[in-house]
This record gives sequence, structure tokens and C-alpha cells, in this order.
Amino acid sequence: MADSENQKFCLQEVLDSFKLCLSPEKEIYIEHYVSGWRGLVKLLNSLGSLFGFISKDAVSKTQILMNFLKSENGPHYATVQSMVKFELDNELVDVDKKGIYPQSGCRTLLRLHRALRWLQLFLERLRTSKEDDKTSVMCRDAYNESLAQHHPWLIRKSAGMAFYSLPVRPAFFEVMNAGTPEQVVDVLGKAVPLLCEVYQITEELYQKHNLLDLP
Ligand code: 1PW
Repeated sequence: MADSENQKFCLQEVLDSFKLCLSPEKEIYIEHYVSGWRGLVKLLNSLGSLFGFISKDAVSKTQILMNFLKSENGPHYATVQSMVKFELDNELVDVDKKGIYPQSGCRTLLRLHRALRWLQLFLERLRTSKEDDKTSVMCRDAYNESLAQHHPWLIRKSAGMAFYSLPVRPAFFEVMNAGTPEQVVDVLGKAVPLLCEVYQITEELYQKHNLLDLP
């Protein structure tokens, strides 16, 4: 397969990765979580240069997690649950908000976790949208409801500008690369509840360990 084809976003591929994320005991495999995000980066990369800063951040965060997975401590990073236990047991997390571990697995995954909520809200809006609805408005509303509250003014402004440049709904459905609009809606109908489940499991775990405000 040519490189350019390898890079093409495919909604089904992302859905498959997030499906593989969940173990029967509802643990979340970091390897597949990262693959899901790598798939989403292809989407961001196909949306033009204004999305570059968003894509870069997602790439750098997935890279940090992959590096942990490949390190000698790799087995501790197999699942989100084992990572949280390992980093807490070994005091590798800024639970007292000192900012000593700016690249801990827990704080890195927390950023992706918050972004996943945005994605879930956006895709749900897209799924239930009508032909004339604006993708930029759906994306902005989803952002304002979720991730925006964690971002400073400059990032909120830059994100706002990027949203304005989003393709209109029919073109965006093409970018999803999942067939006809009806088929896209169908795949979205499977993807959104799955993202929601992965999000909820992470949210409860982080809440239980008081990790939702890591600096
Ligand atoms: C069209 C739909 C695409 C949805 C993909 C969602 C990607 C979300 C990534 C947002 C990144 C915005 C720019 C980066 C900001 C970082 O400062 C911020 N990262 C995130 C993921 O919120 C916080 O990371 P930091 O600076 O504390 O390391």
C-alpha cells in the first residue's frame, strides 16, 4: 500500500482500535488507546494547517505513552489501570500539584482523556446533525462544553480559528472515509458509545485516585 494511502483517515479503523482497547474486565489497553489516537491524528492532518498545532500535541502525547510502553517499565504501562497503580505506588505523579513530573503517564493520558470527551461530543453532534448544520458550530459547541475549560485564552482562540476552517458537512463525511452518509452515521452510532465507555471508565478511575486535576 502506498504511504499516502496508509495516512488516509478511516473511521472504522479508529473504531476498531477503541474496541480493542477494552479487556473483558474493562481494563483499557494503552497500546490500542494510542493506536486509536494515531488514527485520529490522520483525521487532524487531513483538516489543513490550522489543525497542525492540535495534531502536534496529540502526536507528542501518544509518543510519550509509547515510550513508556517500550521502556523497561513497559509491562506496568500495559493498561491505564496498571499505569495508575505503578505511578502512584512509585510516587511518579504530581498528586500534590508541584509539577515535578510534567511527563508522567497519568498526566499525559489525562490530556488525551479530556480531548476524547470533546471528540465524543463532536461526533455525537455530527451523527445527529441535519444536512445544513455547520461542522464548525458542532465542533465549537463540543469544545466549549468540554476541553475549552482546561485551555488558556490563546489556545482557545487558535482552536476557534481552526474550527472555522472545517469542511462543510458533506465534505466532512467524505473525510470520514466510511462510505455513504448513511454508512458514516451507522459507524458513528457504534463509535460514539464505545468512546463514551472508554471515557467513563477512565474518568471513574481518575476520580477514585484524585487524578483529574493533575498539572
Ligand atoms: C475534528 C475533530 C478532532 C478532534 C481531535 C481532538 C484533539 C484534541 C487536541 C487538542 C489540543 C489543543 C492544543 C494543545 C493544547 C495543550 O496545551 C493541551 N493538550 C490537550 C490535549 O488538551 C494541554 O497539554 P499540556 O500543555 O498540559 O501538555
